[in-house]
Amino acid sequence: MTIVEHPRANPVHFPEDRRRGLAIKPIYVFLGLTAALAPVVLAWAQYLLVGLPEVPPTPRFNPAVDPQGFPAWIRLAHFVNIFFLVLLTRSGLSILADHPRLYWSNHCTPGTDWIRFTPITVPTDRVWMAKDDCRYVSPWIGLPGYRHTIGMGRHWHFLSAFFWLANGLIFVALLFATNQWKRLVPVDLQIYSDAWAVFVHYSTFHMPVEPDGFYRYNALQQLAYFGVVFVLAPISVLTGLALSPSIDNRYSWYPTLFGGRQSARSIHFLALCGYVAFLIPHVGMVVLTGLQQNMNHIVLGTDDTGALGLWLGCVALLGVVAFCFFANWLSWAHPRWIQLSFRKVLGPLQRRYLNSLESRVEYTDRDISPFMWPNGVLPTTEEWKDLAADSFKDFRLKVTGLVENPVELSLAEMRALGQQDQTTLHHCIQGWSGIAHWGGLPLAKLIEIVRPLPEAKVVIFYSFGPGLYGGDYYDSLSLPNALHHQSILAYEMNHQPLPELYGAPLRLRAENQLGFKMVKWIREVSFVATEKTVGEGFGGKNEDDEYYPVVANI
Ligand SMILES: Nc1nc2c(c(=O)[nH]1)N[C@H]1C(S)=C(S)[C@@H](COP(=O)(O)O)O[C@H]1N2
Ligand SMILES: [Mo]
Repeated sequence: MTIVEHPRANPVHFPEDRRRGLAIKPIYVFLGLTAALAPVVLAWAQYLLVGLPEVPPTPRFNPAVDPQGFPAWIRLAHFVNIFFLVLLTRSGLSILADHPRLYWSNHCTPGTDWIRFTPITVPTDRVWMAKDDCRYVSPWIGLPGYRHTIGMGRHWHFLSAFFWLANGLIFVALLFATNQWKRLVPVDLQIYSDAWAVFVHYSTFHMPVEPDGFYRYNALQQLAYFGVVFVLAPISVLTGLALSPSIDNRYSWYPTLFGGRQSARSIHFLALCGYVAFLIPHVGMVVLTGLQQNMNHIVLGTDDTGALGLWLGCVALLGVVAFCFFANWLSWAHPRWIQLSFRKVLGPLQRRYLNSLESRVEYTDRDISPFMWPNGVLPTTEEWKDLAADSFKDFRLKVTGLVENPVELSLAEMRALGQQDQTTLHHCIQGWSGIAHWGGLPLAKLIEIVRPLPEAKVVIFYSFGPGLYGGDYYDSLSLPNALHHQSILAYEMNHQPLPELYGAPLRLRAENQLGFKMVKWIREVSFVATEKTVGEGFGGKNEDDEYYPVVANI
């Protein structure tokens, strides 16, 4: 393993520049403040002009139909939910810090970010790779924290998301299998005016008479809980899925439901803000409306005022904190284990449902991004520089390995084999995206020419360029992915010869995968039986050094 030093000793993970920064476009500050304050102002206006509205008394409890108390499955689901939301939030922040900017447009042009979590404006006087832009997050906050730890952060995020979603689905199924759904689901419109009446009370510092939450919630509480379970959580899941290259490049309508891929990413973040905006008053009200009794409800399932629920609840929360320490330790002590757990648990699902989606979305020239973030480390070898000096006229792509007909091809020979054009949306693992036109040789055509042997299952792409931690950059595609219609070796970008910064002479485009699979500055293509015999054996340079997943559809 190449990078397992203590993160503090590693200048990538523990950079000198650990400044924090936050900048929001003024219009969004204004919109945010208006959305938060307008209801409060209205509430005060109503209170001062016409007085406090009446909060209708809670209907009588009917033991024949109304839910009573909190059965163990609700209490457990509530705790499991807290546990995974903490992991999701912390790993999400580590992911966000890897491209600490949010946009509404797919293009991600510097300066168009509506919010950024970095003090840096993108320099224009020198090459600024997307990886130069990653920010440091304290490991007290991020999972795993430090800088550019997105490989591990994502494993935590997706594993947590999976179990969190499973927990949520079981919870909702049981709500409807029992009468507990009546606590949450509003059934008549009256609830909105009742909820407003409660809101006017709270925001003018009046406490209405609270129903006993053991049997029933007040109207505002019910709407808030309903909103979190049935609106906010689905938004998180659905916008999360809209970040997937295989979904977006297969079904272009899907990300447009959210206004595009970057809007989906922004909304995914705003959903996190939504949980926080819920959590603060939620916990506040738990404390203010009878802390011990409320804790007994949700921890013990009893309706008394003893202290046991509070104590046990605190112990459970300490358990969550302890697990956070353990998770950070595990990330640095056994990163490979985390990488392979992800592969084992979610790999089969990913391969079955996402990897099989064949990209086919085509954008037009008018959609091409005015700016495309570059990424990677430019080759520094004399060999590549000499080839570049002569516009790659002497370049020969070597195609080797388990094939009947190994070949060496010049760019001119590749062009003669027939050019395929595609205009597609690129998704970097870090979160940015961009649309470009690509022209090149379909891998299917190359495969037809070299005739892989039956035992060839994986195609390796070797670069002239180095990896982030040294050593040659390379990555792999399974043969079925290489055979996809939109898998090409591109020598043109936006109808011009591929620029050096973007991978000249040749780069891979595999549109149902994340950007890191798309090797730039390609030197050699080799067919092998398994990626396990190449490099460290995990499928590519980033997979070896940064614990990225070998199949990268999300
Ligand atoms: N040789 C090499 N290829 C590489 C990389 C790299 O570091 N080295 N980075 C990858 C990543 S992470 C991305 S997102 C894309 C970026 O492509 P672009 O520079 O054309 O936007 O290139 C990929 N190909
Ligand atoms: Mo990337």
